[in-house]
Amino acid sequence: MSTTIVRAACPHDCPDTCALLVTVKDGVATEVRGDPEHPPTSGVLCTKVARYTERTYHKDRLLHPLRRVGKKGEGKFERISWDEAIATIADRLGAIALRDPQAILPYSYAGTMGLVQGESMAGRFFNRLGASQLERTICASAGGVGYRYTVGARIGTDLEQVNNAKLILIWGGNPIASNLHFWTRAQAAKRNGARIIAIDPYRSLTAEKCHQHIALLPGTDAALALGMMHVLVAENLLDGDYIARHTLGFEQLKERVAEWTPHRTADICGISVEEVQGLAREYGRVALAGEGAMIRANYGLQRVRGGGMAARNIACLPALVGAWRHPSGGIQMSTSDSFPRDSAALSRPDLAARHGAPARMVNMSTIGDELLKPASPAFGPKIDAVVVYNSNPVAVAPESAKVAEGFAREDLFTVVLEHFQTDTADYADIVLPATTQLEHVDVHSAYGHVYMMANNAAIAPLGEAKPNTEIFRLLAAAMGFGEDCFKECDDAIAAAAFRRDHPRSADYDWDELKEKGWQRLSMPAAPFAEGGFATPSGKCEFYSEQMKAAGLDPLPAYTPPYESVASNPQLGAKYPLAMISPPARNFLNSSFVNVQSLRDTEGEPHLDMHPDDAAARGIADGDMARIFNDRGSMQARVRVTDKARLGLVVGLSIWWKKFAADGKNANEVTSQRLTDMGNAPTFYDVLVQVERMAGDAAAAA
Ligand SMILES: Nc1nc2c(c(=O)[nH]1)N[C@H]1C(S)=C(S)[C@@H](COP(=O)(O)OP(=O)(O)OC[C@H]3O[C@@H](n4cnc5c(=O)[nH]c(N)nc54)[C@H](O)[C@@H]3O)O[C@H]1N2
Ligand SMILES: Nc1nc2c(c(=O)[nH]1)N[C@H]1C(S)=C(S)[C@@H](COP(=O)(O)OP(=O)(O)OC[C@H]3O[C@@H](n4cnc5c(=O)[nH]c(N)nc54)[C@H](O)[C@@H]3O)O[C@H]1N2
Ligand code: SF4
Ligand SMILES: [Mo]
Repeated sequence: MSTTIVRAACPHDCPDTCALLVTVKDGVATEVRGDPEHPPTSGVLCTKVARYTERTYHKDRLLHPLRRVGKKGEGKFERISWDEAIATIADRLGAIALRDPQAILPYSYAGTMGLVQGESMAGRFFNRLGASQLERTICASAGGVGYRYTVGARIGTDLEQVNNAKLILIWGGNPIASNLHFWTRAQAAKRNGARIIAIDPYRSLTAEKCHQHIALLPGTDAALALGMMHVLVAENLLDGDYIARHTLGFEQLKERVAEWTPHRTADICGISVEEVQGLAREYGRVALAGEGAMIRANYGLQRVRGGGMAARNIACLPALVGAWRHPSGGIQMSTSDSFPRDSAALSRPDLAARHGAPARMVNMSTIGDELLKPASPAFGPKIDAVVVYNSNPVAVAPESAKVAEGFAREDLFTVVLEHFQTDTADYADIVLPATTQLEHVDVHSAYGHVYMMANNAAIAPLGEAKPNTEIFRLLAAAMGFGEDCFKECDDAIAAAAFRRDHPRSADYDWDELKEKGWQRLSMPAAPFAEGGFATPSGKCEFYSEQMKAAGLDPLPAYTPPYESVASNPQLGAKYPLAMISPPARNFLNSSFVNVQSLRDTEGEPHLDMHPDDAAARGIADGDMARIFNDRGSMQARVRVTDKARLGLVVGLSIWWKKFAADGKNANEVTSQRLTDMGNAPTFYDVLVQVERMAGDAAAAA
């Protein structure tokens, strides 16, 4: 019996990008462990990926190509050969491309974060084809744009320094569920005397374990940051030297925040004046004492109309108090821009040049509307074909009824590359079986640490599954694309993934990385201790010319949500409850929902509701309820709990629709309206009404 240990990397859309050690016995992966040597991983994995073999060897893995025989959405398929699948797809795409290649749309996100199985061969294929470009906005683009206006790039505090912080603001994140290794370090800091404060409308698993929880109304974070700045200025809790040397626009900022009194702020955020003042004072004092005051800003605060501005405002705070000086201070939202990825080498945008004008952009966050648009001079051709990989739009995209209606179009040709028969795969004409991380090669960057990561293939592909890259190589060959780049193997792609002419990744060597598993970028521990921001001025920009040029307020401002009782009283009268649907701990977006042991832990779709809101509707703990607004409805079992503040309901996500009693999930009620920056979705900017389901309906469910 032969046993080997293979070095791999977790592929999931999680900031931690753990280093994995896969035990392989006689060609079978028997265990996946965290690498104890990799500093961010420290030998620990989350429950989901500790069960990775359960997902990989799942009885429902797609193991050969399929052709739909039932109605779209019904999920009836028959087995076909790879030759037939590839020929069918090449024929259909070829015919559409002859009319207009922009009628073809790739649809992908971060099912794997791998640079090879992500947009390398796939990007080359769609660029060469001249297909529409997908605007990949579904997760991080609002905050990404907002943060960049202030700081210049998505670079921030090194999370390995968190242990030494004295104050940690966990702002719009639930790291116990979604950023475990940061939470472990925050716990170490707590043992060293740090205070931890959660800023979150919901008493999440994390908020519950913090010293303080500030339960503001969803979508009001930009106001809270303005109110904090008001207090810092009014009480002179400022690092005058840092402001003078490393910031731009302090005088204008001072004028702007003058109007943001603690009273006004508290009123908008639905919290107390003392909470606003206390937060600002504690933050200012810790930073000015020269101790680590760090902000971990996450995605919860971005998924609302003013999400970009919220991230931009919060990112101003560390410069005001000089928190960047301390390696454990500053702010971290994402480390993504730390990595000098060579995206031109990976996805070859130059191949699109033969088509003349750049292809149109189609926003993935409004895919429902996009699929239902007729041809028009403004839009261009109707979308005739969609190729989905690394994503599950029918479950994850907003305003799901429209998404499903779009994918149900009889005249739409849909191909889905997947591990499992997801809600989206049910609408495919052709389903292609893809390999998992244990079966293919990849290289990774991260968004919560600064290590380049290698993934070696641990086992042979199961059944007839193929890596995404191989599938696009076959399609390219079938469509007669003769460029050499379509013959490149995965190792060659990985070898060119990071730039060696950049100081941070100059020592990148793929063969070495494969052996070692991971390699830290050359990054200082405190990136902006001496300024050097990546903005046009090189300073932290309280005032931003770029924002002005983009038609935005150049100073920190507050944009109320589209849907809140305060901002839209008319809608609020009909739908008085704000609803958020953040990640469930045992799922990763919609991945893992079909892994029995993990689904059993989550139970069934729930709605957390405040006791007073429940009582007002005659709802008792454990009742089935219908959650609805003008866009749609879903059912869930109510948990009556004050974890949800008054006026807020919480449905942890993202359930596969087919596992819910009514075949629906939280995205039935979310909207396709976009954020102020980055064209991102507003998943947490939603008003609903909730009603108890009558005995019969509930029993049937
Ligand atoms: N287990 C698990 N881990 C995941 C994921 C998953 O699905 N499951 N998803 C991954 C992905 S794709 C991402 S993008 C990240 C997300 O990472 P995070 O942003 O940390 O996501 P959450 O853990 O849900 O934390 C969001 C928190 O924001 C709160 N929130 C909602 N609206 C607001 C608001 O308006 N203001 C404030 N201040 N808070 C608000 C929610 O109640 C929730 O507790 O996690 C990644 N990791
Ligand atoms: N209501 C609500 N909706 C949300 C969110 C929310 O908080 N609330 N969060 C949003 C966020 S932050 C995000 S990032 C999106 C996430 O949305 P998606 O990126 O679509 O993420 P998943 O739902 O995990 O779907 C990824 C799919 O890719 C497949 N996959 C994984 N690896 C591979 C591979 O190597 N090859 C192929 N072909 N397939 C692979 C998996 O099996 C899985 O079905 O959802 C968004 N939707
Ligand atoms: S999902 Fe996140 S915490 Fe879990 S193994 Fe992957 S990177 Fe680590
Ligand atoms: Mo995300």
